[in-house]
Amino acid sequence: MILNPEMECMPREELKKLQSERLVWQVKRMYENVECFRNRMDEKGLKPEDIHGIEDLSKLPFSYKSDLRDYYPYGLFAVSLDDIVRVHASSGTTGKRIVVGYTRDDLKMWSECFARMLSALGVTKSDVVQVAYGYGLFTGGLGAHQGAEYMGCTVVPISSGNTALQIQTMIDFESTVLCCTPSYALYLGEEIEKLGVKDKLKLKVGIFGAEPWTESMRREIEEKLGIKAYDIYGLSEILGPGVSGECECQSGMHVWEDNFIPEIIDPDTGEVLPDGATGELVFTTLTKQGFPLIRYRTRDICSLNYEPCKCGRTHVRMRKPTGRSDDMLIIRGVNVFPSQIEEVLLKVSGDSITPNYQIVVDRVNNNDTFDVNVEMSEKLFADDIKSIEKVEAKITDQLRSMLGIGAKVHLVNPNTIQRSEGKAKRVIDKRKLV
Ligand code: DLL
Repeated sequence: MILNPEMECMPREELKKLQSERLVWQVKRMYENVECFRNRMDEKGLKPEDIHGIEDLSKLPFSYKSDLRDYYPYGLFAVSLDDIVRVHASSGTTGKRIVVGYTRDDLKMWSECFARMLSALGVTKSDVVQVAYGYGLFTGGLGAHQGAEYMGCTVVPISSGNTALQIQTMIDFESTVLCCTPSYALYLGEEIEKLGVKDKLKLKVGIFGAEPWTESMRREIEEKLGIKAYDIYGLSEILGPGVSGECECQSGMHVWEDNFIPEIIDPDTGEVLPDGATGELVFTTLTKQGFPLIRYRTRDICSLNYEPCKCGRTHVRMRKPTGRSDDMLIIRGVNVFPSQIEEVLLKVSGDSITPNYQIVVDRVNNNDTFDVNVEMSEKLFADDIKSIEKVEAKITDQLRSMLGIGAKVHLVNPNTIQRSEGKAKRVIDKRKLV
């Protein structure tokens, strides 16, 4: 079943025409309402009248995550706060979170994008959708929730965590669709295997995203849960889950191009790369009213596939992101910047620790491990073990409140973290995601 064949299967020429009209509209209203965008246009000597359609897209200025920090919290909104009905937030590169806002129409568009994917996977109003993404400021929980509700499904808003309850709920409520991060899906699969309750499950479809995952993970999840597992992509700045999603072909995520224009650029020069090339993904929001963005640098590295999809949808497919052009890590589905950790260490510092630290991330039993090794000062080293434990506990607490996830903090002896002759190697990511 396809929810909206006119839109999803629209011939590309028509789609481009629609995008052009929407781009012209968006640029004009953003120039009028968003100071940051107006300044960037003025710096380039551009006026909205210079933009006639998508052929002029590459003339437009980029926007960056740092803009969200500089205009925190509401400075990039294109409507008055009276018209914003929801905000979400995500990690910034520093202690300040980035904040995004949605009008009622934006929420409807978001719900539709998510529902399109459900529909593409054969999910109907008869399905029971267990939403095990986190609810709250993170877009995962509410994004999946409203999309499934819009579709008319029965939604189980269980949120993330509490694995025993997740499994019991899945069995008792006869959930047929599971939405969560792929690493959590794998963990659930293992627990289900241990409990020997796979036969009691009614699950058939999994919608997994918010972090990179591999084809081998897909196969393992499918086998352990007895389902078909699909990839979904999104980011808070653009929408949340549903910017793109796989169809039944499982061969790339359709970007809903009536709402978003994707581009692939060279992350160093900003130059637009030819179709099919790998580079940094950039998005322009065409229909979003509350928090629109033009040419937003996602920092995700991937490529676009313009070849026709067997499903008949004409919207371009993005391949799985393979990495980032910045230093953001995704640990247990949460975005973490090394600079956030540095900020905490600076605050704690005093004369107890040195500036030498290392973040070590690994995946053990399908769970991300997150260790922060910090060199203590000679002074603390000479002190008793209680003082050392106290500093460790303080850093642990502050990291948890900054990031929302727990890290194991180890104060290590002075001069034990390897020095580098060039850039310090702050992050060791041992997870294999090829
Ligand atoms: O992760 C939104 C989301 C929720 C997507 C639930 C899918 C499902 P943020 O917390 O702002 O938003 O993180 C966005 O996560 O720039 C990517 O680096 C990464 N990411 C999201 N989906 C995928 C995916 C949500 N399917 C950042 N594969 C993005 C790889 C992904 N990376």
